[in-house]
Amino acid sequence: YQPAITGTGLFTPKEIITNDELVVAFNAYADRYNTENAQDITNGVLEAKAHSSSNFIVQASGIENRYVLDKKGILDPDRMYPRLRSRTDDEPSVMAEIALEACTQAIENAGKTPADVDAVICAASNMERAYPAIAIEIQKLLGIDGFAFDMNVACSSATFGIQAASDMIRTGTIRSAIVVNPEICSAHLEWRDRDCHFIFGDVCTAVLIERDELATGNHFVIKSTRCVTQFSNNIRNNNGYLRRARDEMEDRRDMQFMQNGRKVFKEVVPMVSNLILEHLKDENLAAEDLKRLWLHQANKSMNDFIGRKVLGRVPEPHEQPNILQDYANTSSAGSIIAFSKYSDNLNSGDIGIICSFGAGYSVGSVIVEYR
Ligand code: CO8
Repeated sequence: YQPAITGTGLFTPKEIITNDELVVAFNAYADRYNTENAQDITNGVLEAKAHSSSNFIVQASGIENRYVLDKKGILDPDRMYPRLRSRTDDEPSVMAEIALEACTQAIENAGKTPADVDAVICAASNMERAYPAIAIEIQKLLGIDGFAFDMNVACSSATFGIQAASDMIRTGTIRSAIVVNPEICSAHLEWRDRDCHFIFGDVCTAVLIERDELATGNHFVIKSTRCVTQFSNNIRNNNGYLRRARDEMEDRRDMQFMQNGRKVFKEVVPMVSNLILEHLKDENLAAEDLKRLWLHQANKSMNDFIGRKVLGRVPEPHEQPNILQDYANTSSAGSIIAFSKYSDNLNSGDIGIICSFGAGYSVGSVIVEYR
């Protein structure tokens, strides 16, 4: 069977934080920190915290805004992380709740009902809990028969999830699957670190993948998928279940997102452009055949670089849509937001590529054909 993306869904939180709002909160926090630690800073025991700036953020990343689940907690200089209400075990988890909205949209968008779906893959860079799987909770909330499981490949979770679902459809194991990416990055980001406080936002995306013969409207046939990983410590967090057992670890900074952004930039760009070019070649396609690139949304210059390397020229904005300015980096959801918002004005037979990249390192590439 030939797999196809027949529907997409996007949950966007109601609250938005602009760069200016973010910088005001960060600078207030930094000033307080410097005042409270003035003695140690003067004595050279601690380093003073420098101010952040909106100009730097836009220049370095292309990010202008980010959507979040709780703005107030993040912008409170005495707190600097979101406040999310605790829930009883009988209530939906936060991830399942936002996933429900994105999945419902994707199923409706494809003109289908939950009875048409055989599997749920919750593919995201962080899980709210280890078990029971968030995917199984989403399956229950949607009323889907069949099976569900979680998977985590950081920023590449969505494309790796699409590959897993496509392979199961190709072999006839299932008729269809929802791949859903609830990313609550705000709860995992260190908002007190000016090097990364601007990078992430919250969102949830979903795609319905079915046998193409089941599609009832326009859809994207998944021609081929390709995944590659290469171990790197340059993007890392240590929030594993062993963390509490390590008595010598006092500083909890390592439990949040940490990266060496410069190295990531330098090492990941060639990995991505090479994978895309090789993937196209293996499918007997040329760069000129690509009508659209829906790239991972981490950094605008990174995407500009990759687009230029792949196409051999500067891509037109409509050929390589960025949503980074509005959503920031939303980990695995970024390329799928771009795909779900900018899939119009294509003709039957047009080829496009969805490509994610990030921690691991991991890169996932999905070649699609519009029908
Ligand atoms: N305001 C003002 N100045 C600043 C700020 C700031 N906010 N931050 C840093 N500076 C200063 C630095 O201190 C430095 O000063 P100096 O030159 O004096 O040392 C100067 O500005 C330049 O800093 P950088 O070298 O860090 O700046 P870059 O130009 O490299 O830009 C970026 C930083 C934007 C981070 C850039 O390197 C980048 O985007 N790299 C790619 C990163 C990337 O793609 N990462 C992928 C991560 S996503 C992922 O894999 C998913 C993980 C799982 C999700 C986690 C959810 C939370």
